[in-house]
Amino acid sequence: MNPLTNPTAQGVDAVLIYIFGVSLLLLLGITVATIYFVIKYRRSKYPEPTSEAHGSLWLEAVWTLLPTLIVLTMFWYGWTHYLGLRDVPAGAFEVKANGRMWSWQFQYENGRTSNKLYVPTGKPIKVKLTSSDVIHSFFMPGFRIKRDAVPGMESYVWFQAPETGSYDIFCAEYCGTGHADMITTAEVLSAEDFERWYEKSAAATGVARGRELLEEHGCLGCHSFDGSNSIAPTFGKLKGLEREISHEGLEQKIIVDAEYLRRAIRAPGADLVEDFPPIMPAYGDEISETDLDEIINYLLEGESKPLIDGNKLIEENGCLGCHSTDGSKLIGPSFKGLGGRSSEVKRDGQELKLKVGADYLRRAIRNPGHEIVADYPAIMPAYDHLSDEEIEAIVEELLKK
Ligand code: HEC
Ligand code: HEC
Ligand SMILES: [Cu+2]
Repeated sequence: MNPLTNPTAQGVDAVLIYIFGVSLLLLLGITVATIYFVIKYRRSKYPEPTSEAHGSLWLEAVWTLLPTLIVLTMFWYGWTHYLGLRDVPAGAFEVKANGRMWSWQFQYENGRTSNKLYVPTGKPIKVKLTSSDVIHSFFMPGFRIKRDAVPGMESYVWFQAPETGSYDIFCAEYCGTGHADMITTAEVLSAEDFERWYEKSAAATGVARGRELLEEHGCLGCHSFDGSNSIAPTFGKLKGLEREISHEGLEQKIIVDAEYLRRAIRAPGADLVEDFPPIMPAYGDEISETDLDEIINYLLEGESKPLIDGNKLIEENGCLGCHSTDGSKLIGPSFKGLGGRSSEVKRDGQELKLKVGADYLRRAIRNPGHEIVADYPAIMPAYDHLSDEEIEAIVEELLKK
């Protein structure tokens, strides 16, 4: 739940409640009066008019002036609060938000870019809005701010978050597919956390640089890694893939390699992947050569490496409480040299010598009771809550030790 203690939301809510409240009172008052008069002066009771009055200056003045005053208060109240949305407090922190098919990109004054909006608490934030293709609409419901991002024009919104947290950001331009998927968040961090994030070079975030670039440039708004080909061909399993493309109208088969990927990004019109529309934008100067190399490298090699850190899982799951990595015997056998050795184990009471490979390790982690290493107690817990990917990441690390 987004707290509503921020200045923009408080202003907009106050105006909304005032206008809604006045409207509700008028609706109730007029409806009740109408029903009352309809019943009281119904024709069966008063077949002839009882009043000879032709007008009342006093009454007309009241029902002209009163609504005028009410409407003027609505205007005054709405206008002052609207100015509150447009007047950015001094000393605001500025971030650029660029809308494009189909994601938001945020650019900071020090050159950092991100696909989530990172901001500090307690400071006014001015978000400058632009679009590189069609009209988008920057919408942060938790702060009651919404404004169009129009190509060739710069507009802005501002907000201030008193508390840390994650706040939704949408694109409210619902014409055509894709805008509704432009979902991201504003991550409001404490001043220190924000400073750390802001100063940290992109390389230190722990995410592969290639992956980060794909996110920053919005490639993942159209491309997926999970094999789904909704808008654009998936990035999963690109390496060595045989592709049918049309090159200047001629159909060709090519093998995906670095050179092909480079062309596909710099000049997407040159080779079109069969069965996809030619909607991919060409990426020129905004992606430097070194960044492009990172991207290509990641597309070819990145996803084949597990993104899950096996060593971290080994630590987090307490494996090192019972297993050493330096060859010494703890409660369980050491992980050192595990990859190359054979283990003497007992399976259903029978003694066997098994070569340690990926299969053996998977069994040893998922179902340790099945094969017990000779001379060790059968106390290793079964790690069946780990996902297949996590087990694979651990196995890969163990084989290297
Ligand atoms: C607006 C949607 C859109 C965006 C954004 C987009 N692409 Fe594409 N991309 C496509 C479509 C559609 C195709 C297939 C048609 C074609 O070949 O141009 C494609 C094709 C590709 C191909 C060829 C893939 C293959 O399987 O042969 C590569 C590589 C690629 N894009 C990389 C990128 C990178 C890198 C970015 C970001 C810098 C990006 N795309 C951004 C829509 C997009
Ligand atoms: C409570 C102590 C304990 C913990 C925690 C533990 N193990 Fe074990 N592990 C053992 C013992 C004892 C054995 C030998 C007996 C057996 O095979 O069950 C063993 C055996 C193994 C083997 C077979 C080794 C060989 O030489 O053949 C592997 C692989 C293994 N553990 C991996 C792990 C991993 C990975 C974790 C963490 C996810 C883990 N263990 C956590 C106690 C533990
Ligand atoms: Cu949009």
